[in-house]
Amino acid sequence: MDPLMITVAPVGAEVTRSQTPYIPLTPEEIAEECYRAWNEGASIAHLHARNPDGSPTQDPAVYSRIIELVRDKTDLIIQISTGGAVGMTVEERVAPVSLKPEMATLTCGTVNFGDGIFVNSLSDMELFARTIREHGVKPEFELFDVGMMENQRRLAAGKLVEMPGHFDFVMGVPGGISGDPRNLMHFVSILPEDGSTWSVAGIGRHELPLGAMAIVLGGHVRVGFEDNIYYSRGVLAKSNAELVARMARLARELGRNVASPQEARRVLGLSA
Ligand code: KMH
Ligand code: ZN
Repeated sequence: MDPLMITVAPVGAEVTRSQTPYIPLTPEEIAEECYRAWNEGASIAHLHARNPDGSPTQDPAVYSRIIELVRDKTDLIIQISTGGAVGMTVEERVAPVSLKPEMATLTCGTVNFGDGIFVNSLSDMELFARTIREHGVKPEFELFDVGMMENQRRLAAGKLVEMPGHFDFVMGVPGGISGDPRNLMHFVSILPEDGSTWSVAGIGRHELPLGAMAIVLGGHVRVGFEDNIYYSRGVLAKSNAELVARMARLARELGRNVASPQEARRVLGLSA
C-alpha cells in the first residue's frame, strides 16, 4: 500500500466561533493550524478563506496570504477549495485557481447541503475542470453522493480532466450520502480501475470510523474542523493537529506508514 496521505481541512466555510472557539479564521491562525497539523503527519492542506468578520470568501488575495504563510512554515501540498460556500457564484468560487496551487477541489454534482443547495451543474463542472486544467492544477474530485461518479466519468470521457485522478468521498453531510460503512465500500467498488487514488472525509462522528476503514482499505483520509470539531463525543478538539495525530497514530498501529508531503506528491503524481 502507498503511505497514508492525511489531508487537514482546518477551517471550511461553515464552522463558526460560537460552535468552537478553536476554529482558525485569520490567515495567520489558519497557517498556524496547518503547521501544527503538518508536524503531526498531514501532507495536504485543504484550504478555505475567511473575511475578517469570519464569513467565507473566495478572494484570491486572502488565499494568497494564507498560502504564503503556510509555505513559509511547511512543505504541505496546498489544495484550495472551489466549493467555497453555498450561494457563491461559480466565478467567485473559481477565482483562487488563478494562484496555481498544486491542487483544487472539483465537486462532481449538486447536493442538498443541510438546508441549502450546493449547486454544481454540468456546465459549472466543465468550467471548473477547464480552469483547473488551464492553470496546471491537479483536481480532487469531491463526491457527496454515489451518482456524482457518473458526472466525473463524463468529465473524464470528455477529456476535461486527466485520469487516473484523485477522489474524495465526503460522507455524512445532511442531504448527501450517509456515513454508513457500506456506502464507503460501494464508493470504492465503483472507482475507475485505472490506479486512481481516493480519500474519505467523514462528517462529524463519521470521521474516525471511516478514516479507520480508509487506512485498512488502502485509501487516504481527510480530517479537520471543516468536517468535525469534536475529538470525542461532546469534547471539542483543541486543534486540528489532535485529529491528524490520532489518524497518524491509528495508521501506525495498523502497520501503515504516514506519507510526508514529498511522498504524497509521488502518490498523486505531482512534481516534487
Ligand atoms: N462548503 C461546501 C459548500 C469544497 O471545498 O470543494 C463545499 C465545500 C467543498 O467545502
Ligand atoms: Zn472544503
